[in-house]
Amino acid sequence: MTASNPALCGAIRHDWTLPEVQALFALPLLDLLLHAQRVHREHHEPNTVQMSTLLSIKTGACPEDCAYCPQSVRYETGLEPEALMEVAAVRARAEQARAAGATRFCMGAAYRSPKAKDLRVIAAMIREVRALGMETCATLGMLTPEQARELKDAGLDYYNHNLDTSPEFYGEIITTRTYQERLDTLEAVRAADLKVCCGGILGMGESPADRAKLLLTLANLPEHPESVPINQLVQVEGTPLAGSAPLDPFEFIRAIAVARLLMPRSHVRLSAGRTAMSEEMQALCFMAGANSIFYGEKLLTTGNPDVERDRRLFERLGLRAEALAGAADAPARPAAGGGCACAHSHAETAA
Ligand code: SAM
Ligand code: DTB
Ligand code: SF4
Repeated sequence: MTASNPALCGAIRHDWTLPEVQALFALPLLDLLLHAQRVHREHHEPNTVQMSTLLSIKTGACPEDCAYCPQSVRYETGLEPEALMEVAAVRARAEQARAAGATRFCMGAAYRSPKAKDLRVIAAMIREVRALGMETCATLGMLTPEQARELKDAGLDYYNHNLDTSPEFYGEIITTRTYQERLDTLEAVRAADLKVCCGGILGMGESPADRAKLLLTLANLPEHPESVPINQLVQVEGTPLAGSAPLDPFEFIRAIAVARLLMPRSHVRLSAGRTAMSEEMQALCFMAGANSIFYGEKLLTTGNPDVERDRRLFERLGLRAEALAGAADAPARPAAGGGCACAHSHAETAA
């Protein structure tokens, strides 16, 4: 493949084919990294990483059977369930995250779908976090179009709802809801004019074709998710996926690079699993086009690198935190489509 290949030139497309995606995965690693970093720089400020902090606002006792998840009521993981938090306590945690340097606060709840009375409390949390000047994100399970609008009205910026894996492998991981139900929620979220955060988990025993199909499904959504979290499975004792064969780190890095090429404008988040990754591996993920992380010592129920460690890593790599769009110190975004030497039309890229 050369730079005249349309798959490598950073155009915004929604008609990717499986052979195209598989051909990207099959590139020599260093070629793939080079193309991904070039496309990354056409659309994003280099050396800049968006920082989100997670908080589990309602923990455990979830009726779903997601085979990776410590919060499912079906598995003995030793997790202590916790009811929905108080609004003031959530606000205090958001203040701490802001003081540490996060710009987005993501509230996660172990629900199949939220109840009306809980959604009213969560709407109050969103208002409080918004009032701190942070971006807000929530992940609460399946939503109806009305619920998505209620969250939008409260000031929610992003909704996280992952496809997790390929349509074909999904049934091996979750039996209590369908892939189509995930897609329906994503449609409701879009219809409410919320930004979409949607990605998946690698290392669950899926095949290389499943990884390609997950990214293909994300890239061929009517609009690319603004945020694409790529999680490496965090293996939790007691879940059915504990003891899965670990994924070759280079396959994970390849998936980040392919996500970058398929969805050039999206933020690709190097998400769960960083505590099990070397810092050299994380550096290669940033080279591959990852430009967002979860920041803070905890994800939802499991660990994440501590703030000091991430600060040192950023310093050693010359990375800096991305400022909020509109903030006084936010740099102008690079002009889309510039710098690509290929012959492919960039009409859509500039849209
Ligand atoms: N219950 C809601 C749902 O499933 O949409 C929201 C919370 S759920 C914990 C959010 C996402 O976290 C899941 O979709 C999954 O992608 C990710 N996740 C959960 N457990 C994980 C694990 N052990 N390793 C990696 N990612 C995980
Ligand atoms: C996402 O893609 N990853 C985050 C967030 N969205 C909600 C969750 C990761 C959870 C890892 C396991 C845990 O800490 O419970
Ligand atoms: Fe429940 Fe979400 Fe965990 Fe699935 S991933 S068991 S829906 S909290």
